[in-house]
Amino acid sequence: MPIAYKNINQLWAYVFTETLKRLGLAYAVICPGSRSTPLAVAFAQQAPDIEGISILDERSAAFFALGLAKATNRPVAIVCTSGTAGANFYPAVIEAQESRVPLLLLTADRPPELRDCHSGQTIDQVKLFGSYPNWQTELALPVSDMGMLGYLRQTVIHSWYRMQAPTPGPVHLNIPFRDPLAPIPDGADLSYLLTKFHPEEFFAGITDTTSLPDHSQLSIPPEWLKSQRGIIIAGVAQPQQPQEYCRAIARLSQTLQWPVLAEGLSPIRNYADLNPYLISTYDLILRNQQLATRLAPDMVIQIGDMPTSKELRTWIDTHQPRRWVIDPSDQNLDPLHGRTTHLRIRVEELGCKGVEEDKSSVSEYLQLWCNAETKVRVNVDETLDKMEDLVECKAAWLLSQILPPETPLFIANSMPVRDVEFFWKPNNLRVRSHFNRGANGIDGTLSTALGIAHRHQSSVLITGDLALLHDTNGFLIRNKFVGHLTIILINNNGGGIFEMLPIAKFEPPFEEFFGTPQDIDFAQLCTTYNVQHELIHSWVHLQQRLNPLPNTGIRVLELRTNRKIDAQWRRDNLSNFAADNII
Ligand code: TPP
Repeated sequence: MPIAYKNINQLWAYVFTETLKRLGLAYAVICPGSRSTPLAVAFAQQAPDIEGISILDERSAAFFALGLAKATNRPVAIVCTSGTAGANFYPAVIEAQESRVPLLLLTADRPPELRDCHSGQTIDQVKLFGSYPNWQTELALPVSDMGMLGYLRQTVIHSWYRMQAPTPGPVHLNIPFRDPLAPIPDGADLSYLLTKFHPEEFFAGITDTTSLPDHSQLSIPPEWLKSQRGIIIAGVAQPQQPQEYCRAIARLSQTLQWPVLAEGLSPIRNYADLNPYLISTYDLILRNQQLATRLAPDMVIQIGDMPTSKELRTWIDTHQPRRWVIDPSDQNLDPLHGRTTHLRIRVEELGCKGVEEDKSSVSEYLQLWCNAETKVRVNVDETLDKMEDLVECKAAWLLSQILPPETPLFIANSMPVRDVEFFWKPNNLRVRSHFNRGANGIDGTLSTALGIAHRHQSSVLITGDLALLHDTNGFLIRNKFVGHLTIILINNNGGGIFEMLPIAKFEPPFEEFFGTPQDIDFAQLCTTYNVQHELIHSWVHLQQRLNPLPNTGIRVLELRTNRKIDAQWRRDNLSNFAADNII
């Protein structure tokens, strides 16, 4: 039905949102405020093609949008009013840039004549996010002119492209509006413009033309084939097609006969059947100095970001192998500053054609890796299997075996992400892991997980207590949230990660400034937000609650642990899984 436009703001905002709709935008997260009224109204009119989701706290809202964009692999828009509102997007903008997630940040603003004159709720919003956006600009004020509507359409199309290419990331548009903001007449006559504005003609042919460059099967550099001590490191990665990605790495590994050291946050660990030379315990193996020396590589292919493991990084740094990074982004992915060549392609584009797989014999080097993996894996599994106490690291190990297939899992920063790297057991469950490893913040954890779970299959978040408390405003979305999220809360009353640092021996000030116990009663907190809560007493109890998962609602399963005991357990055990006599 044609809309009876009452003012130019309304038509302008319609052109804006309609262009986005035609490009394929499915979600707009909208924070309440007055200056953004034309955008909020226009997005509301685009339902059901674009779902408008109202969220109060801009910081949570931006992380929720980040989670949605991660889960759907598509851009998500987020709108706020003028003033400090947009500044609350900042941490999510940083994470979106660092972890390459397309987010469209739309900050409404007052017009130029109302800036720098104390007109209220007006700050300098131009380039608010510094150099983090892939692209940013301030739009012109709405003007009743066909040429300017064309400019608006073009700018939106360009924004869409820049969110996705050459590397996905955020785009910021600062959008000024003059009054009136509501769809009411402003005295100006739009009738002449409307005789020339024919939507079907105006929007004809708008489609998403973003596509990755075609490298049509680059072939393997001959140097790789000559190496006798090569390894592949499958780092932190969230590929759009995990199966295709895992197959490509398996193909490369089999062609070269090199082991694949797969980070816990790589899908490889959840597609174990595809990869015969999968090494999941490298961090534990490399704690054995003798083994670490025998396993020194001469060539390393790193796919995606470098894993978290400090042991792995130190080992590579010590041996200085020739290195290659395979990743399509334009970023520098070598924090170790090695002798590194960056192939800016997707690993799926790397052709192994014409190179014969040498199936006749497995090299001694590869055999050494595989034997170490088998033995350390048995040690880890036997130890954790018989552990009845609620020691934290068992949670990640257990989840890798009991989650329903293909469950989306958000892994919080701090110890959860490390426990996944140490203990996530290779499996064939196709679990879809998500994480905010761009900037490694503990902020926005709950909201990102809710964004991932929204209108998606039942999802799980594993988090520490401080990360959850940092973002309890995320619970405010509970009435709009569609789907299910189970939150596995490892409550060790403070930051367990700091117990692993030398500063833990300094008391004071350790507890007050590092451990930072918050002494929160999570059952009560959940009651406030009308969220289900259950205290978990045993590993069997946890297992019973996780398979099957409910279909709706938000639920907290709390495991009370003791961070001092946990740290002691790690000190006593991590180095012993690869004891001297294992090989
Ligand atoms: N602030 C932000 C936004 N991000 C951070 N990474 C930090 C501070 C520093 N930091 C890293 S881990 C951590 C803090 C404060 C403690 C996290 O504690 P918790 O979530 O309870 O997990 P645990 O360490 O117990 O596993």
